[in-house]
Amino acid sequence: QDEAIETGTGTSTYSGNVSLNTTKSGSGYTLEDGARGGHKTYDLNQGTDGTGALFTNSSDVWGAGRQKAGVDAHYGAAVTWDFYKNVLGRTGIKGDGKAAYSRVHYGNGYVNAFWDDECFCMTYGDGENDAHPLTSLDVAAHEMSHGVTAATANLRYSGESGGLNEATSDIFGTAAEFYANNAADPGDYLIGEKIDIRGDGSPLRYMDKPSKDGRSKDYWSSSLGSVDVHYSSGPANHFYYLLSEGSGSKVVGGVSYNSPTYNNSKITGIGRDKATKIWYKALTTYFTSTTNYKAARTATLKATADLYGATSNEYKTVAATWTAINVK
Ligand code: ASN
Ligand code: ZN
Ligand code: CA
Repeated sequence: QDEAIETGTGTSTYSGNVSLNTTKSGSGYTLEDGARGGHKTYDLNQGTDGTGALFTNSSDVWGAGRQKAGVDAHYGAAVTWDFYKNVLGRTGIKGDGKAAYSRVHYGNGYVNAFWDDECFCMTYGDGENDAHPLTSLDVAAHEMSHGVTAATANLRYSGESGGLNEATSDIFGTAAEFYANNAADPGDYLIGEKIDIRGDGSPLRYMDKPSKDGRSKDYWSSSLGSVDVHYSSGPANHFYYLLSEGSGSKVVGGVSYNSPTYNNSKITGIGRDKATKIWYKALTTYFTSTTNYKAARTATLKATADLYGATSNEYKTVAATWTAINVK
């Protein structure tokens, strides 16, 4: 390891106390992670363009004031990097070892976070009244995964392919959250459960039964392509939950889920690790910019045959799970 890499500590907004890779600079330190492609985290200071200022600190103990959201973003990027590298064998968003960068404190009362392929960066608003930064780990991994999708299948961000694009970010956002194994923000099949985006403590999305958010679809239908991509992602998120954990009631990590099926079939899950690897292989090998739900079924079955064989239980379960969300 490079001697310039320092190990700091940070107090985050949502993930408790975390370890951070930093870089020594003059008499202080910066949020620059030399072990992960040189990922840097910047303070936009409520601005909306450029990079703002690289976070600097006189000591390697982070989290005071404006730094706090920066700690989340830096930590989230590091965990997501490690997830892709250690679980999926991908080093960096493009697989070339190069880092993206993160910007926090975007705008005023901005209730969103986004990936932008132009800057090759993640950006986070501070939420309603600048009180709830959108920097939780699952959101960070969701946004970073948009970069992976753009660098691979490049799923077009509208119609059914747009729903699959969004679901891909929720799937790897969730897989990264489980991978992090962080006591303050344990893995779950909820998206944005930490950021209180609705002001009532409820998560942004639910993977076991997406319609619990009042908008997302649980099943494929012929009109799915005209639904906003953050709701047409529902059936694919549901697919991932069912394939991982199975249908019906289940408690995972203390959270209760209840996942229905379109045809009232019973699915026995193959586990999250296999489901994650199947989705990743399909995304990077068989999905294209115009892949729709029907094509995703074919693509994941090919990926499953590659990984586990065409006569495997995994293959049969993938087929049954697509049928369970009405994709035949
Ligand atoms: N947070 C949103 C997303 O990642 C931003 C958007 O709608 N583009 O999908
Ligand atoms: Zn997204
Ligand atoms: Ca979550």
